[in-house]
Amino acid sequence: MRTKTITGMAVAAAMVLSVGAAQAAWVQWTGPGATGNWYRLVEDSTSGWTAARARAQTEFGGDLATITSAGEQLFVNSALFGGSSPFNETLRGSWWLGGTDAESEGTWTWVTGEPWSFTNWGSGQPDNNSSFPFGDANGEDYLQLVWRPDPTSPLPGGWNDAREAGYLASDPNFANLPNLWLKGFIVERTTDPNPRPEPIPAPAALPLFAVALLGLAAAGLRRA
Ligand SMILES: [Ca+2]
Ligand SMILES: [Ca+2]
Ligand SMILES: [Ca+2]
Repeated sequence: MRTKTITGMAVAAAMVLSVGAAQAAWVQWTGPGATGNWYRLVEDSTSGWTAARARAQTEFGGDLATITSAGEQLFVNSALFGGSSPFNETLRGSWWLGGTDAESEGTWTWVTGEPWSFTNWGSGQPDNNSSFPFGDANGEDYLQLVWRPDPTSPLPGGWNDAREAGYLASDPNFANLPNLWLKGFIVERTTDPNPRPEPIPAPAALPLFAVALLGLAAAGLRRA
């Protein structure tokens, strides 16, 4: 009986932690004109566009995000990046989106097949840069959102076409260009992510909350 109570409380604590972690990361877009889809940032400063897309699909059950309206851009800006004021410096840099013109230069498409109509290009973009060190010899074919305090685009979070690998902060060529440093990718999925929560942290990493809850259970047992 006592053992059952403690086990039950431990399971409950683990469930709260697991669901809480997922809810903290994923945000659903609801309201007039909304997709109803779920979105999140994933910090990953090394994955190129292709690897980031694979992670979005296999680890996060969605795809790289598509931004097909001003409303969706504004939602991403506020819900994922916290808006422009105050600017969140820890999120400064470039984030992969699900757009590419790799199949046909200059013809941009979304990975979902949605129509390409709304755009939020930064000044001078897309430029299909093919010169060292920014560009690729074959030009730039992969879409990223650049989160910076001084956007040059119609709305904050302006877009840039980039080379497949992105601009790594560790590359000395980009040492003074933090606006371009690869920060990660943005995932969008159509279904509620909560039924498949993220892995429960290892016991050593359990937040104090869970430790305290287990301690209370133990204390209760001692009193009983
Ligand atoms: Ca979308
Ligand atoms: Ca291109
Ligand atoms: Ca570019």
